[in-house]
Amino acid sequence: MVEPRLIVAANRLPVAWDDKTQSWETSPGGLVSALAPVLREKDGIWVGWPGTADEDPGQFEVDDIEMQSISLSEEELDTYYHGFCNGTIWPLYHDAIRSPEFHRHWWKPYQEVNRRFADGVLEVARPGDAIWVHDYQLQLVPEMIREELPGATIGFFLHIPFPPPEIYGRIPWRTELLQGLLGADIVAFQTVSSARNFARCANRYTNATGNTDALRIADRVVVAEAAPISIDTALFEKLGEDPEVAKRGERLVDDLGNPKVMILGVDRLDYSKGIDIRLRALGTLFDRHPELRGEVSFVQVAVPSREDVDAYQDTRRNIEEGVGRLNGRFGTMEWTPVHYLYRSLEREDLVAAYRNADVMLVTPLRDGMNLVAKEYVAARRGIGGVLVLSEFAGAAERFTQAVLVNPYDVDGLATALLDAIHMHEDEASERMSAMRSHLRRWDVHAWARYCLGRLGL
Ligand code: GDG
Repeated sequence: MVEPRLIVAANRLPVAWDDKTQSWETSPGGLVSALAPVLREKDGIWVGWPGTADEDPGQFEVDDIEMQSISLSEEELDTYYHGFCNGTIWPLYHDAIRSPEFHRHWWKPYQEVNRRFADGVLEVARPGDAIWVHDYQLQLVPEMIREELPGATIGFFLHIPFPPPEIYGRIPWRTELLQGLLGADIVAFQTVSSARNFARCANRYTNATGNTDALRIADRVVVAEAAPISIDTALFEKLGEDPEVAKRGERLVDDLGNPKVMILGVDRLDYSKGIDIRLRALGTLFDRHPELRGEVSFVQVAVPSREDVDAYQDTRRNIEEGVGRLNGRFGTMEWTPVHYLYRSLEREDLVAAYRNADVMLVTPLRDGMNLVAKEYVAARRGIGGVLVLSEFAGAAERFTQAVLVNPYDVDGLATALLDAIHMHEDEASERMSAMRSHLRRWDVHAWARYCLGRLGL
């Protein structure tokens, strides 16, 4: 019997072309590092877009992993990716915190690109292979594959939240999208509540009936479940204790003027991350507690993201005005309240920042999981620290020991920050250890093993 292989389909290939070395380099990230060994062992194939418009390198191998490229034109990047994926689905699935735009001229390219991905999978799939489709860009792919390979084992994993029917129901293509997902055997989500939302939507807007354990549609049964993604815990623990990282950390703290308390925020610059409200809460804190001025510094790393989408340009303007307002109002010659970096850091510098942050502020208005919260906990092995975490991040479903906050509540956030700053070391350490032991049991490898097990691998 031929061994089943793993075929992964995701919007992006896990590699990027490096002009300097003139070769493909593997992109860093937990998902790739967790799947790489399985892909190698099982002769797996990754189907995805290589990252540049109109480029189609076909099939190629990087570090013993087979890649199958799917080409996207400049126009498709505009309509399918920036348009339907990030202008329609992203805001809708994040509780419509920005108005999703519904355009028929974005829907057609979304269908066409999904068809191309499905064809890419069908080109390489053999009977018995397990097919694992990722994320909101490819929701129609499971059904498209199912039509051609009725007996295939197909899993789908959504990295972002799935909204309740009251919000989901707005999208004109709700039935088509749900039917697309129902082509999978298992539709997995970051949280139990997303899985339930999906089952409710499927019952309401398709012919499927049943609950998350068994959604019956035609002659098939689909399972909707939570499989929360995690991080490479051991790697972040190790980096956290690396002497080179410690040196970088010392330099960072020196550069900040050795504040008594360092608060950190690390996010892609996205309106879903709640950065602007976080800044207002900091202002409230300095207003209410003048004694903290000069003592507390806030470092916000905002990684550039989706700069071509209007809403992201507005969000950036908002945040930068907020930073300017705070620094103008409270700053002195000796002290800058907010250090704002609009760029991405090297991983060692990121961990150095985690390691030196007394308080980590993770306050998304809605987030699938939020890996930054998990990385902070792992990197702070042995040194306590306080995680202030939004109730609306998937991570909050398990991290009940964090200081949980409503990210919309400016006063509540300011109070939570004060509590975090004054939390007794023993209590902080206890809370962090509880979260860390969860991360040790449930790291990205355990997550991948679980998901692949569900696909029969
Ligand atoms: C989506 C979902 C879900 C950040 N700044 C730097 C940097 N990062 C890395 C972090 C972390 C990753 O980027 C961000 O992951 P998040 O989970 O926080 O957020 P999204 O990008 O929105 O991810 C989210 C995730 O998918 C996985 O399923 O958790 O809910 O929205 O790993 O470390 N890395 C480096 N420099 C930086 O400055 N090197």
